[in-house]
Parts: sequence; structure tokens; C-alpha cells
Amino acid sequence: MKSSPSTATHPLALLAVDGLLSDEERAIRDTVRAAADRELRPHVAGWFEKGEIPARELARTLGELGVLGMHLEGYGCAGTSAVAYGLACMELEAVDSGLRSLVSVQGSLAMYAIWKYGSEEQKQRWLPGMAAGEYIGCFGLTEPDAGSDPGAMRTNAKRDGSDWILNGTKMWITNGSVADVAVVWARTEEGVRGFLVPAGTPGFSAPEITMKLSLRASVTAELVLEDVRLPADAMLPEARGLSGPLGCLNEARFGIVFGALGAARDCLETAISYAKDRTVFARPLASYQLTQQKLADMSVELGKGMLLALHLGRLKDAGELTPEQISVGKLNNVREAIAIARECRTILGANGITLEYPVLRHANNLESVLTYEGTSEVHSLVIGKALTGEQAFR
Ligand code: TGC
Ligand code: FAD
Repeated sequence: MKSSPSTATHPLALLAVDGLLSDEERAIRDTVRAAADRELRPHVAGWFEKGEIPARELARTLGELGVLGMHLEGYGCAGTSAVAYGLACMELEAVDSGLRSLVSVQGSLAMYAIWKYGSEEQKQRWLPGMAAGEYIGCFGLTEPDAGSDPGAMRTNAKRDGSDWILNGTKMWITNGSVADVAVVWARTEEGVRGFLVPAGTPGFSAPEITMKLSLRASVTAELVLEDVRLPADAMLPEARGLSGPLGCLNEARFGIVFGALGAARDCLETAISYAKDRTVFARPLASYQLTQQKLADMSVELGKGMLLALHLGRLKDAGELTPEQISVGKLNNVREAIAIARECRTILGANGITLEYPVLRHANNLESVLTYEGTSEVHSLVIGKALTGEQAFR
């Protein structure tokens, strides 16, 4: 057995997690980490403070990095493993959840919907440009009165000759006001169907939602559809019923299983470094047992979360991952990440409440991550249904 090092060990090195990755996965992770640290991290506190991001420029940067739709095959996408995609999400969210959100919504929701359910023409029209970051996509499922229960949506699409006429409002839509194309889910006579709505279509607008205290380095908007006329070929032909949008959510939720741990890791690295530098009562804060207990507990949770994420990633790459397993990962890893971010904030004392350090920014962002892509309550109920066979949603 190897002896433990006497000098400081990184929390993830405690469980030798790196050894579970292939050379290619490590290389992709390191490339994304280096680019994120070089091109995103220096600006992110400023974007968060202003509540503004240079979305178009960012999309191109992320496109050049190759992370937009990176786990999809063809159409300019890299076709990486699910684990590699998860690791990229982790590195992006180590900078800010809002940046991972941009990538999740682009690749796992908007591009995935087109890739999985679109016609060949729709794929050719949108996917290469979206992979390159020339076009931005958004995904409109949630409505003002239908969040956890998307089946209660009111947005509707009615036939008029061969055209469709869409009416309704979508709410809390990431990338909404900067998107070139919106994937909009609407009720039709034949059940829920998906539509591609290009920006600028008459009757379609996307007012931005402001005054957010979370995900400030991310664009969030309403989508308003007032008698929006679309041609027949705007509908995604292969998505029928609620399983269409829910199938996309599986993809984005998977990215969050890894992503949330990136935010947690960044908080923990910050707290360890701070505790070693900060002197209280004439000794480093890191030398007190209470501090070490906090750091130990957080490292254990981070390591467990990472093992869980990798296990789910390997199942996904083997084509065996189930929605219930994704719920286990999303519930646990986001819940633990937000607990870690809040605990790290205590270690930083007053400094922890500023944007000089990332911890409260991460904690505030994780409030959104806890809620979107299925709240923690929704994922508990998915797991409860799997365990008992009884659905307790309604
Ligand atoms: P239910 O009756 O259970 O199912 C309706 C149909 O859907 C199928 N299905 C799934 N298919 C694929 N993947 C899944 N995970 C699925 N879950 C269910 C199901 O088999 C059925 O198919 P069919 O063919 O029989 O019709 O649906 P329900 O109405 O009881 O709702 C179940 C519930 C509550 C779990 C689901 O609706 C839910 O997940 N609610 C949460 C909504 C949510 O997560 N919204 C996220 C919006 S997008 C977003 O937040 C982006 S954030 C930005 C970022 O990612 O960074
Ligand atoms: P509600 O559904 O009203 O839930 C309120 C509370 O009730 C929650 O605690 C919930 O867990 C609980 N609850 C609900 N049902 C039950 C039940 N059966 N039993 C017990 N408790 C229950 N949506 C998109 O479509 N696209 C996007 O790009 C997108 N981006 C987002 C970005 C941000 C920053 C945020 C904050 C949200 C985004 N969303 C997006 C919306 C997100 O998916 C919803 O907010 C989420 O699904 C929850 O819906 P809601 O906010 O309406 O809460």
C-alpha cells in the first residue's frame, strides 16, 4: 500500500479519481480547464456583477473550444464520450454555472432536440452553425404556470392550412433573448409537439428577465408567441408527446451531475487555500480541528459525488443509463454542491460575501441549478416512484 503524502492533497486526489479517466478524457478535461481559466475566469465576476454577458462572443469561443454539442455525432459535432462531455461541464461550471448553462442549453437541449427529433433539412440548417457557436439556441418548455408539471402547458399550436399558428408564453428561458432559434414545445390536437421558431419571426419576442440574484452571468428570458405563423416544416417530425422534451432533459441533467461538482470543487479549493493563508488567534485557520472537519466532510462528499458522476457516465456510454439514475445524480450532486458552497462561505468569513472570491457567487448560482432541470423535490419523487411503483406527483 502507498503511504499518504504528508503535504497537502487535492480533495479529488484523495480518492485517486484521475486514475478512473482515460488519457483522452483527461486531455479533454485539461484543455477545457485551461481555456476556461484563461478566457472565462478573469471576466466572470464582472459579468456576474453587471448581470450581462457577451453571449455571442462567448458562444463563438465555446464553439472554437468544441464543447457545443460535443457529445453528438456528425453535423460538425465532436462525438465525444458522455464522460468527456460531463468533465467539460464540470470545468465550465468551476468557473460559473451560467457558462455551463449556456453550453447545456445549446448542446443538450436545443441541439439535441434537433439532432434527435429533427428532419435532415433541419439538422443541416442549424446544427453545424450551432456547433460552431455562430447560432445560439434556446429551449422553451417551462411556462409561468407550468414548471415542474410541463404537461400543464398552455402554449398551443393550431393548424391553418399546412401552416401552424402558435400562441403562448414560455418563462425562464436560458439564452432566450439572444437565441437565433427557439425550440418551443406546444400543445396540439395530437399531443405535445416541438417547433423551431427562428428569431425575428413576426409575433415572436423574447424580453429579458432582469433583477436576478442567481445565474447573473447567464441570459434568461420570456418567450412570447402571439399568432406566430410557422410553415409545416418548422415542426420536429420525430418528437411526439411529453417524452420528446423529457428526453432532452435527460441529456442536460446528466451534464449537471458533473457540472455542479465543478462549482463545489472551485469553492473547496478556494476555502482550503484561504484557510491556509488566514491567521486567526495566532494560527492558520486550516490548523483548527473544526475547520479540518468541515474540509474533510466536504471532500468526502465531493469525492463521492465524483464517483457517482463517473459511474453514471460509464452507464451512459454503455447505453444503459436510466432517467431514475440521472435523478439520483442530479438530486445528490446539486444538493451536496450547494451545501459545500455554503459551508465554504463560512470559512471565508466576511470575505466570503464578496465577488473577490467565487464561493457566494457559486452558492447563489446553485440555487437555480437546484430548481431547474427538475427541482430536488421532483427528482425525489422520480426516485420514490422507482422504489415504490407509486407516483406521488399528483
Ligand atoms: P409522465 O406521465 O411520467 O410522462 C409523460 C411521458 O414522458 C415519458 N417520460 C420520459 N421520457 C424520457 N425521459 C424522461 N426522463 C421521462 N420521464 C417521463 C413517459 O414515459 C411518458 O411517455 P408516454 O409515451 O407514455 O407519453 O409525466 P408527468 O406529467 O407525470 O411528469 C413527470 C415529471 C414530473 C417527472 C416530469 O414532468 C418532470 O421531469 N418535471 C420537471 C420539469 C423540468 O425538469 N423542466 C426543465 C425545463 S428545461 C430547464 O430547466 C433548462 S435549465 C438550463 C440548464 O440546463 O442549464
Ligand atoms: P414550481 O413547479 O411552481 O415549483 C415550486 C415548488 O413546488 C418547488 O419547490 C417544487 O419542487 C415544488 N413542487 C412542485 N411539484 C411538487 C409536487 N408534486 N410535490 C411536492 N412539491 C412539488 N425552463 C426551460 O424550459 N428552459 C430553460 O432554458 C430554463 N432555464 C432556466 C434558467 C433559470 C435561471 C431558472 C431559475 C429556471 C429555468 N427554467 C427553464 C425553468 C425551470 O425548469 C423551472 O423553474 C423548474 O422546472 C421549476 O418550475 P417552477 O419554477 O415553475 O416551480
